[in-house]
This record gives sequence, structure tokens and C-alpha cells, in this order.
Amino acid sequence: METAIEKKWAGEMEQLAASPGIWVLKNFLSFSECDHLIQLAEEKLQPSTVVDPETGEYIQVKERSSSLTFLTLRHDPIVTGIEERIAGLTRLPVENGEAIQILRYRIGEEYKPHFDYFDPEHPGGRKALEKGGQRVATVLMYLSEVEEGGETTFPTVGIDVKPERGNGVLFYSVYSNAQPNPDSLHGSIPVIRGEKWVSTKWLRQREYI
Ligand code: PD2
Ligand code: ZN
Repeated sequence: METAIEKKWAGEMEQLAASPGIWVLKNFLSFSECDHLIQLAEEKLQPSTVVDPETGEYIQVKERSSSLTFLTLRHDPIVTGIEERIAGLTRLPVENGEAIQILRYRIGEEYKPHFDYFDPEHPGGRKALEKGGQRVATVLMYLSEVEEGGETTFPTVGIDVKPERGNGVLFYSVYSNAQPNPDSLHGSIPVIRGEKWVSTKWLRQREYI
């Protein structure tokens, strides 16, 4: 039997901070959606990359020591359902989304505190802004529990979010005028025990694909 794909999400949102706006999204993904994303990623993980602020190209850095893979937009009906749910939540069209990333952090792996927005003061940031504009919002979706460590941390606002399978986190990296909000600094604390699987969706100001 085919599983119904839930595009609309009417779940509970718990607001953790006002500036930047940060919310925990309870049961944003079903466990079978979590398993599906992990299965899609398992075979094709690569070392994680970030956008180089100087060149705008993707580069490997020690600050993001996980492995990841990207899924093309609307990769399959389950992924499309998740993308439409995110669009409904953020009111940003599916076309404003970058490709879903699926990340695996093993013991000791982390993502040091950083900004998801592009810095217009740097040439690489300006290049990245040309297509789609600024990264406005991020939706993180936890695909696994983590035995110890692996929290998503917002050091400036003093908030740590513990990964819980199926839960999501929505936060905004810019103010309502699309200018970068430096209080959106955030990272992923090293995993101490177990393994962390998480999916990241970055949403742009305008159509990106
Ligand atoms: O995995 C996380 O919790 C995390 C934390 C901060 C992911 C990202 N940033 C990201 O992929 O941008
Ligand atoms: Zn981030």
C-alpha cells in the first residue's frame, strides 16, 4: 500500500527565541520519512563542504567535519512532500529552496559556529548572492537520535537544541529587511556518543533553481 504523503503540517511549534526567530517543529517528519532520507544518502556521502567567502566555490574545511549528500529538488514524491511542507511553513516557494542536504556526523564531528547567510562584504558572498539572493531561513530536520552531543547550538542567544528524531528547527538568518542578523550564529556541537543524521534545507529570498 502507498503511504499518504503529508504536504501540510499542522504540528506543534515551540518558539525558542524572537531575534532571530527560532522554533522547534515537533514531529515535522515521520520516522519512515527519516529512514527514507537516510537510505537515499547512505550510499553517496561525501566530505562536507561550505561556500568559500572569497571565491563563492564549495570547499572542504575542518570547521564542518561531517559527510553529506545533496538531493535534487523534487527528487521523489516523499522528498517533494517534505519540500512542500517546508514551503507551507515558511511561505517561501519550493523554487526558493536549495537542494536538501543530508548530513551524517560521527563521533567528534561538528559544524563550528557560523552564519548561514552570505556576507556581502566578501567577494564570494556577493557571488553567492547573485542567484536567488540571501539565505533567509534554514530548516533542520533531525533524522536520528544522538546518544550524547550533537546539539544544534545558538551561542549568542544561549540556546542548545537536542536532536530528536522527526523534529525540526526553523530559524531566520536575516532581519525582515533581509539584512544579516549576526545573532543567528549557530553550529553543531561535536557528537560524543552515537551518530547524528540531520537534513538541512536553506531557503533563499527569490527563486533559486
Ligand atoms: O547539524 C546541525 O545541527 C547544523 C547546525 C548548524 C547544521 C547546520 N548549521 C547547517 O547545515 O547549516
Ligand atoms: Zn548552519
